[in-house]
Formats: sequence, C-alpha cells, structure tokens
Amino acid sequence: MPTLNAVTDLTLEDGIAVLTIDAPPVNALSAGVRAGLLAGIRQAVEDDAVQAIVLICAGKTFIAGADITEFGKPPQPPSLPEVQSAIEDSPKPVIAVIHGTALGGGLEVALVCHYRVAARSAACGLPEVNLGLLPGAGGTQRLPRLVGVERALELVTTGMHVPAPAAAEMGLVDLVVDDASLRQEAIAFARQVVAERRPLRRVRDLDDRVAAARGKPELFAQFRRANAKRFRGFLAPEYNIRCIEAAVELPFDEGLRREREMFVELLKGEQSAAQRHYFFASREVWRLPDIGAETPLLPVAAIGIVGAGTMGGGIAMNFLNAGYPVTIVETSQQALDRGLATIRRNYENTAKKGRISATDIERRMALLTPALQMEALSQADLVIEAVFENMDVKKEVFARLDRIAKPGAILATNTSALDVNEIASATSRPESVIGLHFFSPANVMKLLEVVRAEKTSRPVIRTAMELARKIGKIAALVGVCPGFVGNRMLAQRQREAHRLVLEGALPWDVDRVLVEFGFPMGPFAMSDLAGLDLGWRRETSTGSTLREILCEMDRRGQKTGAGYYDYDEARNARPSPVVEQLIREFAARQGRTSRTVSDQEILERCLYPMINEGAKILEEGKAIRASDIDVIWVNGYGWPVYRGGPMFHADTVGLDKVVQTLRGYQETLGADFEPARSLEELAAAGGSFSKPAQRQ
Ligand code: T1G
Repeated sequence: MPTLNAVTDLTLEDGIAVLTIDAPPVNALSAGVRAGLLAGIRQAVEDDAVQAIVLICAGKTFIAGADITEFGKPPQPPSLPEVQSAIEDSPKPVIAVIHGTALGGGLEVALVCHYRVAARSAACGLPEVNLGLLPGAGGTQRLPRLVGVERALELVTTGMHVPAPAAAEMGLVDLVVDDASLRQEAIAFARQVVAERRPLRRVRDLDDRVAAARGKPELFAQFRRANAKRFRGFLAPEYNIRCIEAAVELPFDEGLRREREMFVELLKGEQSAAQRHYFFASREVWRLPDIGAETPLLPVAAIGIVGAGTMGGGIAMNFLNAGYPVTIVETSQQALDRGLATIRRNYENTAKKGRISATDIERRMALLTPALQMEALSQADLVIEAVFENMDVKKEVFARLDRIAKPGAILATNTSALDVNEIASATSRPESVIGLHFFSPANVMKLLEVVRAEKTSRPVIRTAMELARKIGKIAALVGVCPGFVGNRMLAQRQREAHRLVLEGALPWDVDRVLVEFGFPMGPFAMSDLAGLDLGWRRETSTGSTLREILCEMDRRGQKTGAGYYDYDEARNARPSPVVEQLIREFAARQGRTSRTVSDQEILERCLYPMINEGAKILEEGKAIRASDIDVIWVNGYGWPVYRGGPMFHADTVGLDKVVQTLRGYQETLGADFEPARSLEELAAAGGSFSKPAQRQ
C-alpha cells in the first residue's frame, strides 16, 4: 500500500492494515496528519484484503493532541470531527495502539476507535484545561461514557495523565502489554477481534455510565464545592464540568454541539490565549541564545550546602528528592540538628499526605550527611551557599570555599538580591561562581532564577540549567542587578502598595484587588504570613514606617496573632480597626489627606510599574525575553496563569494604554511612573511583548 503523505503510512500485514503516523516531535494532529489519517482509513475500509485497522504512531509518543501551533490560524480541512467520524463509522474494527502519552485530541482519536491497546509505560489524558480549553473533539462526551462521571470530572478538570494500568482498570483502554511487544501484540489483538467477531463497539453508544448520573445534580454541585478554591478565576474547569453535565443530560449529538460551542468560546477568550502563551513560554525559557548543546556539561554527582536554615534545608530536599547525596554544613551542632529535624519533619508531613512512603523518607535522609566543618565539602561538585543575606558574610564564605572546594566545582550563592559579581570577586575562580536563587519554601516553589554573573562560564551555566530540570524546577536565566528579575519587579508593587495605604486605601483593599485579579494572596497578607519583622531589630527601630510601628507594637504578623490584620486562633484574617486608626494617624502626621482610591487605580499602580520595570530589565539584558519574565512571575509569585504573566498582560491591556496610564500617574506621582524608553517605542510601533513590533 502506498505511503499516504509525508507524515502517514499505510501497510498491510496479512489482513491487518497498519496506519502509522510519523510527525515528530509529538505526532500532533496537524492538517497533514488529519489528511493522512482520513485517506488511510478510507483506503483500508475500501480494500477487501483488510479485515481490521491498527492505528499506531512512530517516535516517542502516540498523538499528543491537536497541533497547538495551528490555533488562531484559518482551519484547514479535513476537520478532526470528520476524521473521527470516518474511524468511528468504519465497518471494520479500528484499534488505537498507544505508547508515550495519548493526550487531548490524541485520546479523542483513540476514543472513536473501537478498541484501545496501550504499552505499560503509556499514559492517557485530556489536558486541554491547562491551555484554558476543553476537549473539543468529543472527549467530554465519550470519556464519561467509558469511565463514569466522577472520574471524567477529575480527568478533564486536572488534565492529569492516567498511567496505562490505571486506564485499563477504569475501562479507558482494553489491553495493556509490554512496551517492547506493543506493535505485534496489538496486531495479534486485532486478529483476535476479527476471529472472535467482536462487536464494533462505539463509545458514543454506551449509556449506562452517564445514565447512572442522570438526575443527580448534587454530584456536580459537590464537585464544584470541593474544587472551588483550586478553580478560582479560571473559566476552563467550569466549562469542562458543564460539558460533562451535557453528556449526562443530553443525547450524544446535542452534547457534542454544546461541547463545540463552549470550546469555541474558550478558544476565542483571553484566558486560553494566556495559557497557550504560557505553554510555549515555559518551554522557551530553557533556550539560551549563546549556550547550546555544544557547550560542555560539567559532572555533578555530589552536592554541598552551606547553611541548614530554612533555605539551606529546603534546597537540600530538592537534591535529596532527586537522589543526590548532600553534605550540609552548619556552624553549631544545635543549628545542624535543628536543620535536619526540619527536613525530616517536612518529609513526614508529605508522607502523612500519602505522597511519599516511610521508606522514601529514610532513603532520602540516608543521602544527607551533616557536618560542622566546611572542609567536608571538599569533594562536592556543586556547593550552594545559603547563609545570612549579608555581603560580608557571603564573601567570607566564598573565600573559604575557594580554598576548600575541589578544582572545577561549581560555587553557587542562593542570594535573593545581592551582587553575584562582588561575591565572585572573593574567589580565584569567578568563572565557577553562579547564582541559584531558590524561592521559599525552596522544596515547594518551582521557580529557580539562575543568575549569570559577568565571568560565569558557559559550561557552569548550562550545567546549572540542566540540574534545575533534574530537580524539577523551572529555571530562568537572569542577569545581575538588584533583585534580579522577580524581586526587582516586586519592589515596584510593594512600594506602590505601601504608598496607596497612606493615601486612603487600606491594606485589605489592596489585598482584595490583587486577589480578585487572581493572585493567591495580597502583599499585606503575605507580609503577615512571612512575618513583618524579617530584618527588623528593636534596637535600631525608629518607628518611621508603618511596618516598624507594627513590629514595635508586637504586631509582627500571623505568628503573633496580629500584623496588618487581626487573626483568630485558626489564623483567619480580619481587617484590624487598630491598624486602620494607626494608618489614619500615621498619614495625618505626614500631612497626607485621606481620599477614596478606586480599585482600578490600586490595580494600575501595583501592576503597571512592574511591567515598566520588566521593560527596563529587557532593555538592560537582565532577562533574555519577555516571556521569561512571565514564567518567573507565574512560578515565583503566583501570577494567575490565565492572565499569562505581567508582560503578556500588558499586551492584553494594550501597550499604548499602559504607557498612557503611566504618563498620567507620572504627572501626579513623579518619576516612578516614567515609562521606559523601550516600552514607549514598542507602544508607538504598535508592537507587543509577545509579538515583535510591526515595522512601520
Ligand atoms: N502541538 C504542537 N506542538 C506541541 C504539542 C502540541 N499539542 N505538544 C508539544 N509540542 C511541542 C512542544 O512545543 C515542543 O516543541 C515539543 O513538542 C516537545 O514538547 C481538539 C484542542 C506531549 C507530554 O496539551 O504535554 O488537543 O520546543 O518539550 O517534555 O480537544 O509536550 O521542541 O519546538 O513538552 O517530552 C492538547 C501538550 C492540545 C499536550 C511531551 N494536548 N504537550 O512532553 O516534550 S489541545 C496537550 C505536552 C487539543 C483537542 C484539543 C508535552 C508532552 P519544541 P515538550 P515533553
């Protein structure tokens, strides 16, 4: 049988047609793949020598979904539903043969096949929700008919990948076989289906599982209640739930129409555009313009950490989790014991949630070697310093490490803002010095800012980025400047938040506006959580800022039951009349008159200076691309992914509007709002951060 097109192939193996898709990297359902699939099915159906059809993929995975790069472009025939109908209406059995991950449209193609065979290591899922979408090719209508409503709700709203054995248990696949024998076992299964004259079972005709949920709205109400916090602000999860409801309440074809309507609505919306932007941004962030695969990777087998405090302990856990032996050094036995006890307690808490076993805890703790002498780090390939955030202290540590660490060892600082060039100058090997800015809690937060100092070598940078990937972080390469990228932009928001509070807005107004925007927590609640007294000392306190006054009043945050907010014993926050009065008096002492500040002004003054700072960061080359800044803010600061990140959000608002608004505030509030030159130029050129400016 002829090759169908460049990405599909049809062969005949003793009565079994094998339709192979070969469209790297993930066999996405591009126009070519759809055309080849349709032609292949039609040819196999028409060929009397064919008794059954096996649909299989070459490369690393079964179809991983619709081709996301085609979204937003004019649709090309054949449509996916047209291809699916040809498969589902085939008079001959069609068997999907799954390896890697059958995702999105890929699983939806498998669901119109009559049977599904999977390799043991394969997985299935409908992750469209992560793109701000829903399965738009019948997934929400067929999945519940196979696995039931409760499981379907979980799968479509989380986008989770279900391993093949679990998929078989829930009825999603019919046979699980060893990876190595997938192809021949699938063909043998096809022969068996023919020999046994098994029915051409169409998933769309199955009704028992959805009928069981009919007339039970409480099932959906309960699911919505149980997930309200997780889905807050997102459109796609709710739309996915409505589609599953349609599968229960409507005839199949009507349910399919409802699904299509809601899919198109989401596809046109801002949230899906933002989440698709983030999907590509989170892959682009790993690409370093001047550091490619030709750059050598340095061997890293043993890790050393200086400091067993909150950060040092959290950082250690990342490497222990990934199976690296870690030597951790402290200055006193008491501090060392405390640090190890914290690590063990964190693991025990994770085990209580069932995420790891008691054996995992012991295996990881066994990889950890505590020490009181820095000499214990002499064999480490990577040493990470996580000591007190003070330049003199860090330079002293690096000078000692320079003498102790083996030649070629990478020396990393976890500083959150200090000048890594100056730290490197304390050593004789600045080319081996790099910043690894973990975010607290370091064992939880996914973001890692990898800070490239002037003399940091390319192999050290590439090795650091690859290590980040190995320990499950999402790393962004940034340059040396105060606060690097994330904290430098955060400083803009913090300044405005505190200014607003002296002009008439109250802390809970600012927090509410930012939480309504989509952040998990506002700046004042966050300060109460972290503790207002970070870096504060009574001896040197002068009562010159609200924060100092609150600390002097022992209102140091949640830990003292009061900060900007009052807290009950369950740590529920309430606006504090004491703090409101304090703010009024403090503002009056500064001669400020209180006024009503609109939510819009709060939002603009908190977000636009951040965007402006992001433009300056790009001008100075301290971030490689605007979308890296978005990745940093989504992963390090809880920027809602359905708004894409600060720079994508600026595009959504419109750069000309951002510039115009900044200029407005500049007139009344001064230079802090002066638009960055590059931002003005981009706006004037009608450009955007996500797309290059259209040349005039
Ligand atoms: N379309 C186009 N390109 C894709 C793609 C896709 N669906 N998935 C991945 N790529 C590219 C990716 O950009 C990267 O490109 C390369 O493949 C390797 O990806 C109708 C509408 C499959 C688990 O959401 O989860 O179907 O950077 O680095 O770590 O209902 O890719 O190399 O140039 O991630 O091995 C639903 C998304 C689509 C799956 C593989 N499907 N992809 O992970 O490799 S919407 C998804 C993934 C849909 C239907 C709806 C992962 C992966 P480059 P990678 P990986």
